[in-house]
Amino acid sequence: WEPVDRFEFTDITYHRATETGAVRIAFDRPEKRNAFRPETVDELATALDHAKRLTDVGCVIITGNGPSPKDGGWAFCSGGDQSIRGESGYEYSQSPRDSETEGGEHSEPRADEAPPEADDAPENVGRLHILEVQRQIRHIPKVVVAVVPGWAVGGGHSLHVVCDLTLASADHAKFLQTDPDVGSFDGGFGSAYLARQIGQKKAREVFFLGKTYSAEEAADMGMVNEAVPHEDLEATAIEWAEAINSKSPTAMRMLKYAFNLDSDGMVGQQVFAGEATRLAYMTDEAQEGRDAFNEGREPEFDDVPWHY
Ligand code: 1HA
Repeated sequence: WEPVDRFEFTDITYHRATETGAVRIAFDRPEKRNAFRPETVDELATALDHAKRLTDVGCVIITGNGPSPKDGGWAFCSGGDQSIRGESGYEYSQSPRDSETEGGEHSEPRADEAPPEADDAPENVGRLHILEVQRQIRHIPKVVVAVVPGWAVGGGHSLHVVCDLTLASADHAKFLQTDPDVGSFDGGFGSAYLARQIGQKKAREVFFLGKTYSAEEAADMGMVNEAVPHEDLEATAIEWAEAINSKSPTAMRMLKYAFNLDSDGMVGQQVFAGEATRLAYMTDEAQEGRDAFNEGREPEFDDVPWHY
């Protein structure tokens, strides 16, 4: 893995394996079980947007770094950081107002973070923009693999649910929904799409009973593809990435969007149809239409067969 060093991330790490055609995006707050705060989510969104544009990359791995230096615990992600949850969502640790307040409670910028620029400083309103990241994962034209080395909890559980595939550590991965314990609820992909994966009764059990499931149990339920020994986790992820990247990029993209379509309504149709339009644009027929317009003449479609 080569670090992608164009970004100065504090809450995630971002690597690229050029020969494999994969990127690895990892939560990097292991002492907090990789809980996310708005800064983490912004960084995730930036890395995913960058990865989207890499035309030699077909596989995005999302994982969690570890173990925790505090107690050796492993985590994929434990969801929203409860310690910075405000009245309407998760709040930036450094607000524009804070940075202007001399001697205020939060007046010192964090050592690892430049204060936001005045012009584009985010308002410190509560955010729930992990849902935007879920949509990025859904729509990125690549296969997204959640590699779960430890806890996948709350919003971290929902994140693995929304990924195309989940690979889990047989030794340390644990799956748990705490949303209703902390007064939260992912009523979208985290629950309704989970029900499509494991069935209604099981999905309701995950949320209503809040049991902890091992990697093997999660695999039996159908929300994890495979549980492998912890030491084989990253090597298996690379094998999967290589298998994914050996396939036809167009076919893989069309398949991902076809799988998404029946859960994504009109947006799913739009995304799928967008890919169909891209393919159509590559035909002589579409190029004749473009050329005719640009040359100020009627288009000539007589030679184009009405395929059956
Ligand atoms: O539901 C949503 C959303 C829904 C719709 C739209 C947007 C959403 C956005 C987010 C979410 C959510 O994610 S709600 C669910 C939030 N997450 C949780 O409720 C999980 C809280 N954590 C735990 O239940 C446990 O910590 C754990 C099962 C993940 C691990 O337990 P373990 O192994 O016993 O470790 P523990 O000692 O509890 O944690 C280690 C350290 O990590 C602790 O800090 P320390 O005492 O060492 O200073 C702990 O406080 C910290 N930590 C763990 N998880 C979080 C956390 N700190 C802040 N936030 C956390 N989520």
